[in-house]
Amino acid sequence: MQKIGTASKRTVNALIIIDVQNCFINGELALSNSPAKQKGEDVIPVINNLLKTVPFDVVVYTHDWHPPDHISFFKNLKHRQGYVKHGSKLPNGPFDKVHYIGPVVETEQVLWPNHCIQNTSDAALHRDLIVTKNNSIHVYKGTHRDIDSYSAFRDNNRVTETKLNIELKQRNVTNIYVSGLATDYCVAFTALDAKDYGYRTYLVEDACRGVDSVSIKNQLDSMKRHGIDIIQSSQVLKMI
Ligand code: VGL
Ligand code: ZN
Repeated sequence: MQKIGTASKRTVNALIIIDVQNCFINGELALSNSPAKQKGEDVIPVINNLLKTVPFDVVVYTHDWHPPDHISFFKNLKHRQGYVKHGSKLPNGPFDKVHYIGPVVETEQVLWPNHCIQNTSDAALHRDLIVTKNNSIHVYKGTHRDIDSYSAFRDNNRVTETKLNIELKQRNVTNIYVSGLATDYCVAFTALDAKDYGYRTYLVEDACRGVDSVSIKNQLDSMKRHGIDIIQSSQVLKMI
């Protein structure tokens, strides 16, 4: 007899590979020049090994994909003096924050060196990263000049969503493994959103590198508090 209403929920596993782009490896925003001095390229063999050994149902590649006049670039501050909140502290250089009241969002924006400008070689995925064809989804984020987006699901102020949640739902994804760059920004924001959207979420720690040791630690703590499991790549194969 057919059972009604007890459809078993098969585990469907997705690997999300965040922003393994040249800009974070050898561009102006290379992680090796940021405070934690980690090397972005170190994630590549770890991620490639996961892709070769673990039968993920879905693989997501994200691309930080900014127009040249993007809100997150320190160099564009001079064109946005009018957005700076009256009386707030003015940033001195890249990595400082500014309080912008823009046409779309009011936001505390970290100002970064130029990075990941659409259709430049700086924004390309690193050539050594394996890019699978059949089961992959590509997500482009930070594409609007006045909105920044660390998470692959939605922008920093939650006014726009990418296609990612819809695409994962269409494929019945239940479990998400997050890897890539940078641990304390796009990786953490994506993992926290994955959990928030209801996925069982794992952060593959040795498949990630970050910007700043203090914020890496804070974000790892925050992810743990939110019920995300911090695991190592060696554990993933045993889980799937
Ligand atoms: C990222 C800073 C600015 C990231 C993107 O991929 O973590 N960080 N844009
Ligand atoms: Zn960016």
